[in-house]
Amino acid sequence: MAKTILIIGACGQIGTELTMALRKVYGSKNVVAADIREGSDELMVSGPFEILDAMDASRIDTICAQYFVDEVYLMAAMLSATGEKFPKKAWDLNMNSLFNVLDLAKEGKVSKVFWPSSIAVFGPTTPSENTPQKTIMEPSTVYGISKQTGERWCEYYHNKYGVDVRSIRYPGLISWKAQPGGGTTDYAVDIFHQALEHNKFECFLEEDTMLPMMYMEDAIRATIEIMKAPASSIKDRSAYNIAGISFTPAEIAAEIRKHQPTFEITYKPDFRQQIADSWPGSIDDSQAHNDWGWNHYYDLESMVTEMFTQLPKRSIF
Ligand code: AKB
Repeated sequence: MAKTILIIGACGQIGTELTMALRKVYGSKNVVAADIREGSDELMVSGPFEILDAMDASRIDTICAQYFVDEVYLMAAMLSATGEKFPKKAWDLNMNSLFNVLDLAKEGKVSKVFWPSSIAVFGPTTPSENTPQKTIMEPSTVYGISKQTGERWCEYYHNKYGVDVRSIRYPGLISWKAQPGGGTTDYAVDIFHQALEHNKFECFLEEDTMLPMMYMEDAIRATIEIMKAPASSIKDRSAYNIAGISFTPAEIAAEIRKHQPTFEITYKPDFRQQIADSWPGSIDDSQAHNDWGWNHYYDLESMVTEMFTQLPKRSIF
């Protein structure tokens, strides 16, 4: 019998693409999308959808029972930049939603959980180049603190209650299907929209701020692969480093100019600069590679080419 999957936060940047990818793999009717708001037409018509607040434990329970859900992907979260504006809300959403899902698995109501962590678990005291899987983590944002705490709880629920929870530390994600919201790495998506619409972009980070990023297709594949891997190969039950492409705003602008030679970028750093400065520039993902065979595919050149191929087809300009 096919398994049934519930994606909470299905209408966000990752959720939108993850839902469609999982529907392709497991069959549309077996993948239930849920979010506090409705999503794209494609997502809404291609399979079951439920309105759901990730903080509402009893409604999650009801939906899981109604659809006989086996696996839950909890993608709802408040990201780094918005989290600094609403620290208490960010903590409540990011932690309570995680407990809701971990408790469901602890009670045996679902058999597997995916929960996203982030490079935001690292902080200013973390070695910033080729950041190891295990290292100093002293995050300085509310979002980062919630993700680091979440990692500890995932490991605890696995060790103490045998919960099969799996997680990866996403870098900044670049996609053309859905816009990100409230993150520090969002500039790397907005730059494409502004380039196509106005041929110029004002960046809220300095030109030489190097951050770990990844093309969404790689991130979705990583998510599906870690969830498919045999339980015995998931040796780290906190969260895995995964690496893609590291670049600065100046480097992505130079790559964009290969497609739009007159494109202009200016820099006006704001409060997000401090967040970016606290994060690593590049990530060592050798443990994910060794444990469950992870490899990224897209580099800066192929990612930018893909964005320039796909985004104009989707945009409303
Ligand atoms: C953010 O910028 O907050 C996110 C992240 C790195 O987790 N994209």
